[in-house]
Amino acid sequence: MSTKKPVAPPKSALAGTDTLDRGNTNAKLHSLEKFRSDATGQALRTNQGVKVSDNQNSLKVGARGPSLLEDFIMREKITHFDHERIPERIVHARGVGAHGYFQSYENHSALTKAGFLRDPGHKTPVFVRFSTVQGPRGSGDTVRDVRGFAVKFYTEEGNFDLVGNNMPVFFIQDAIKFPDFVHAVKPEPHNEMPTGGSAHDTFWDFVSLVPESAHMVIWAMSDRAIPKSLRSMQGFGVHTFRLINAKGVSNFVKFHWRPTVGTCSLVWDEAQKLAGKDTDFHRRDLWEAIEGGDYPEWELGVQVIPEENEHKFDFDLLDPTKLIPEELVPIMPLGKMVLNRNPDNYFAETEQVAFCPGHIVPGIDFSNDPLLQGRLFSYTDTQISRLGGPNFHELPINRPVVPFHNGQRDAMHRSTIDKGRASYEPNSIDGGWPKETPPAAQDGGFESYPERVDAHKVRQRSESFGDHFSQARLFFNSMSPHEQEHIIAAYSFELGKVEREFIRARQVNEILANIDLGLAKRVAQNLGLPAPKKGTVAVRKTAPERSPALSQANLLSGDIKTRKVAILAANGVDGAAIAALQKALAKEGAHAKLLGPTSAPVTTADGKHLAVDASMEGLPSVAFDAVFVPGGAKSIQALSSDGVALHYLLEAYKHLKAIALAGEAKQLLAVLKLEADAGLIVGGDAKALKAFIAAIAQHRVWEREPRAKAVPA
Ligand code: HDE
Repeated sequence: MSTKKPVAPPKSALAGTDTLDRGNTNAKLHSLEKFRSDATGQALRTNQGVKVSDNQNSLKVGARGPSLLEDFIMREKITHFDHERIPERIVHARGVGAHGYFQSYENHSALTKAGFLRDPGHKTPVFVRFSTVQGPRGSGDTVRDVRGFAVKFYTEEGNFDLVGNNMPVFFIQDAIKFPDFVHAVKPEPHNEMPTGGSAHDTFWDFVSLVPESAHMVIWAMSDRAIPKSLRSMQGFGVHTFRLINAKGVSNFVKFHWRPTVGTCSLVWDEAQKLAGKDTDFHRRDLWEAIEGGDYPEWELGVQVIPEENEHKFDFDLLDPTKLIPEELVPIMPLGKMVLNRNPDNYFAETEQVAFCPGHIVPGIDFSNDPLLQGRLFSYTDTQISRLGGPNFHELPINRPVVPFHNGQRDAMHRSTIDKGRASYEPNSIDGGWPKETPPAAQDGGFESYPERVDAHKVRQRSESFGDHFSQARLFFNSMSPHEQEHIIAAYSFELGKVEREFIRARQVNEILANIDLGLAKRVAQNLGLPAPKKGTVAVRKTAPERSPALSQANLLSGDIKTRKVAILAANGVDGAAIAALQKALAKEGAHAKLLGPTSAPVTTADGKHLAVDASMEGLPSVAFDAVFVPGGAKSIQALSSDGVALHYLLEAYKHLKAIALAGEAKQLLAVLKLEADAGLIVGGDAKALKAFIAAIAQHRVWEREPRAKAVPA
């Protein structure tokens, strides 16, 4: 006998439930929508379609058992559960995805025959997955690491995957070194530590022995490796690709994504604390932004290099450890991408999405970059074990929006029921279908660019790949003073975790000294090593010697759209000051959350009850861009003796955030022993709020950084 009967949901619970189209145009466009399954109003059934009457008790002989093997309902349920996990990605295991669309600004047919770049009226659905590289699926979001930035364009000519990173170069030049690099950076094999980071012996052993990694490693030691949010990251295709127009003219291109909210980072102490206080910090931010209608946007652009200019640079276009300074080749904007819908199901969409740099469409082609060439093979290969066979393209998230027919058949998990008898070509019994499509200006079959190649078959690295330090130096020289300090601190921190002194010394003397002697000396000093006197190789000058486009100091949006402000309040708070701030922020497109000593509502000085969004412990300062403390004598008295509130402010100060102290909150300056500065504003009137907003737009109060080091938060 069942102890509990299934209860039909009340009618009211069904009202307004999710439908496929949540007002997003792209939802309708995508063929995967027909695979979404909604259980609302449905009976619980087994996988064979049998209605289940009792989902609480297994089948037993008598109420106290024994249990019966014939209980097919329990066996089916537990068997399925036993196999719920699939292998996580070997790299980029932790990720988060979102749906959206891409729209071309204009007809770029002079550049490419790819349809999605020719029709400005068409919205091409996209699915994007952002990721960290080193850590497993459950690791922290804010660790120091490269971020993956993979975009699947579901175009009318098939899927195009732009599988990039948030940094424009890579650690190695040849795919054959990838397993070595990944084994070195991953947790060490004997104790599986550390999780999510590169601060350990095997990583630094490898990179100090492989000078081609120098450029990418300095990017990884820069603020780029601790992004503020996924929404504020730039993205890069890294390799040189080709775009080909209808006349067969090919240009080399480098792909770039630029976020409209600007590019900025966490500070290191904040990143470390967030890894514990909110492991999901980045995925939560992305999710909440999309749910709240702050749709993240990027502009896709390309640097275009005519074929005849291939050899006009002081580096090789095929070398993935080099970037093309934007000052040499500006970025040509192509269109914009908007992410406007969260997935319905993490596993079905974000976990099962299978990207591959080899997924291209007519009008796009590869270059001979030897790293890219290896990737073309690796991604499809890895899906075969990760997704259980060669039919992963049939999973809804991976299906193109165009129908596809070919002679491929069978294999594990085949879901298409192919009709007809001929799964071979040519055939005469199924009318010869499906048939080839010759290449054409539009809607033609894919045609590889007919590049002429005439050379010996060799295992060699081109001499043009031989310069490993000049662009690392260009990067360091292009940083603002505070960014340079962060790089010195990051090398010192990471190498400080390396147990073997000879590895630390090799990195300092044979890598850093060739990038910049000043950098090498500072790191040597922090590690207690003798300072190198000169580098080990001659490093040539780059032209330009500085690239301002590389510094995040030049990449802010100038506004405070979508920024988050914490309001600290206790009973007796000045309600009018809160309302004034909320109004000012709303006008700027920023958001505020009210935090109290606990999650209980606070009472304003004039007796109103205000619901709080969380307690100060529940939403710590690291989750916000700025902090506002309204006046109210009693509230300030309470906050002045509340260790959590005081720590909140000291921590925000230490992390160089804008802080405004309105009315009686001014008294907190003395309690905290802090002095007002460009970002620590005293006052709550219109002028003070304007200054507060201007300080938030600067993202951090960099000039405070030397003073903030003394703050014990
Ligand atoms: Fe990847 N990479 N990679 N990679 N990579 C994978 O593919 C690989 C490289 C990148 O969100 C794997 O499906 C090789 C560069 C991203 O699902 C694997 C080489 C760049 C993602 C693989 C590289 C990337 C991956 C693991 C050197 C930036 C996550 C699971 C030859 C341009 C995609 C998978 C997602 C994932 C191989 C180098 C970006 C093992 C062999 C360079 C964003 O196939």
